[in-house]
Amino acid sequence: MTPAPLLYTYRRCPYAMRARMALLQAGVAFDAFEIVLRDKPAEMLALSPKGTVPVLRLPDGQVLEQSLDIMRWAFVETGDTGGWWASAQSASNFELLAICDGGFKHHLDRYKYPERFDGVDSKVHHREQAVDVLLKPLDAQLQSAGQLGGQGPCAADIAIFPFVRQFAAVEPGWFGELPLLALSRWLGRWLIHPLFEAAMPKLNVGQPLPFPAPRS
Ligand SMILES: N[C@@H](CCC(=O)N[C@@H](CS)C(=O)NCC(=O)O)C(=O)O
Repeated sequence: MTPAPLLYTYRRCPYAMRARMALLQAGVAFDAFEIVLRDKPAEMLALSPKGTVPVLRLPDGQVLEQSLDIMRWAFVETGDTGGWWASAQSASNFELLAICDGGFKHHLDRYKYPERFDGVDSKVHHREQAVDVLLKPLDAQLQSAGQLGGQGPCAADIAIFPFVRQFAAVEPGWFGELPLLALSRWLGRWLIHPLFEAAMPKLNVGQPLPFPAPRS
């Protein structure tokens, strides 16, 4: 029997979340190997020495070591039957994704962990920058349709949502007061979306399991 693709993952990593959600949405059966970042398994590092998750090992030995490559593979490999990949292919989505993985992630890290970067005094600066670079344009985009795919969700929604979730969770009370209503509705819908729930089971570290794992 052909082995299932093996995903090295970390539950709370937003890049790994987008990969798990894409694989699940595309209907790809895979095994998930939960890691701890401070003690990465040697077999993962042998496949992908850069040492970040997610990493997907395919049955033919090919290794995908970027979350967006894993998403693309998942949808394209399965014929993109739901159109989640095709409907993400717009200039505005490309731009939002580039900002998410670039400037927004930069400011998110410095907002969330100011002590690890330029100090607590810069926290508010990075919070404001994060709102300006991504959250305002994302809100504007979502005002015309509730999802980045237009009428329905697409790969860009699940690629960006885990990062906005992380941002909102730093100071939920403050975030809730932001006048970005379309964004807030979009986030609220994703937080209770069955696809997100299915992507978030707690797995034992180091035990590859068919995904989604049975609930404990
Ligand atoms: N460009 C990569 C970034 C992945 C990434 O940075 N993942 C983080 C966890 S959220 C990681 O593995 N960091 C390594 C570490 O902290 O040791 C992707 O899109 O997959």
